[in-house]
Amino acid sequence: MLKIKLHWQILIALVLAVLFGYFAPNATDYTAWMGDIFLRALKMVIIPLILSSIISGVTSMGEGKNLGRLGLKTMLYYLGTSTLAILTGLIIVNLVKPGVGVELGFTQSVEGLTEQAGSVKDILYRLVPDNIVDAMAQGTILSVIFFAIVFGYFITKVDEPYKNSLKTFFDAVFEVMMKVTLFIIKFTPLGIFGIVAAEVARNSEQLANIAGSLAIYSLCVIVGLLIHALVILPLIVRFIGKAKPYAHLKNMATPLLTAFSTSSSSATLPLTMEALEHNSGVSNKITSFTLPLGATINMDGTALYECVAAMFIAQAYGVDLSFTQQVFVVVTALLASIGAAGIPMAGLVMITVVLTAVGLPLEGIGLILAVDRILDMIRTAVNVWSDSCGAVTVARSENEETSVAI
Ligand code: DAS
Repeated sequence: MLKIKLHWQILIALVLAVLFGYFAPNATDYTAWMGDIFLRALKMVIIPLILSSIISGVTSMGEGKNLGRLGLKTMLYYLGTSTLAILTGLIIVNLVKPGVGVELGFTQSVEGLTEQAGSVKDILYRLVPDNIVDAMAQGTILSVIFFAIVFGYFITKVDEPYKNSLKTFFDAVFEVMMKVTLFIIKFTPLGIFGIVAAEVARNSEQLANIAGSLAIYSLCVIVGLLIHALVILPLIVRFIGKAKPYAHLKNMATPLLTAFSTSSSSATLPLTMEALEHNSGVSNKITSFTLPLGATINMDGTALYECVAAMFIAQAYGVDLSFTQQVFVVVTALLASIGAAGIPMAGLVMITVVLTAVGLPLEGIGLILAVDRILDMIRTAVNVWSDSCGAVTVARSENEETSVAI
């Protein structure tokens, strides 16, 4: 049986959906249900995927010696670079405004946006749930992520045999949830067909306009990723890590090309570790601590993408986000990137988190699906590149010579 790679299936589904939506708009009511079911399935996995992904990631910090110092440096690097990536994306998307002028028809009210985002105080209130079960039921993602980080941290504080059995349990749940997510992603072509055909039918007169805006949106993401990968991260490696960033980049050629072609940080992890240890001379102690954690919770490329995509969708629906609301998008994009798994299209799955959190219509995903494949390849390579820069920076801060020291 002809095995067509998923991304070619997605491309074919896209083309057919645009043609179907454009030439038979009324018939799309019979296929829209595929998109609705696909989005419901994505939302179904979000909570258990985030919970297990973060708990598994945080508890893996509980192993090994020097957890305190190493863990603190590693987390500071991860949070710092992800935040810098998001801010880079935020500046670009506010300057270029790729979604302005698309004027998509409202498919559901976005009034919720105001109370959803609220003030910075509200954001803090939303972080700490008064009922975690209710937070999970309501899908208030920020609360779930905050609880997962706290719960994961205190797993490392309980005695054996609880610590190990709990860590094993959540690692296992994360493995299962990754497999469930990969299974759902197999239906992406059908989901895309249902969503995009309905979106095209609803906005067919806007088609040319949307295609143009999508191209500009993609450029915003790509330019942001390149600035982060080739300017910001090298500056951190050079001036904080006191190491040669471009020598290190050459050492990372194989894992970066693998990340680009597989769109999976997790699949690339063994190559990343090998390149760091044998090419850039980082010790196994540092690579085995920082890289598995980074592949799970440090995704600079995804964080930048989540921010730009959410802002683009808001602009396309004519929703003008205030500064506070944009802060809320930044916080949610950061937390979504922490919760994203290192598998293909994880960033697209997590965009439902950001859109739900800020009250934007999920159908907006139909807009950005068309270009997600190539953006996934690039943001995955940036994710892996940032993890590797973190390993070098932390190693140098531990006075490891490495082979890329200045
Ligand atoms: N593909 C994900 C990764 O492996 C990134 C993403 O989907 O955003 O890092």
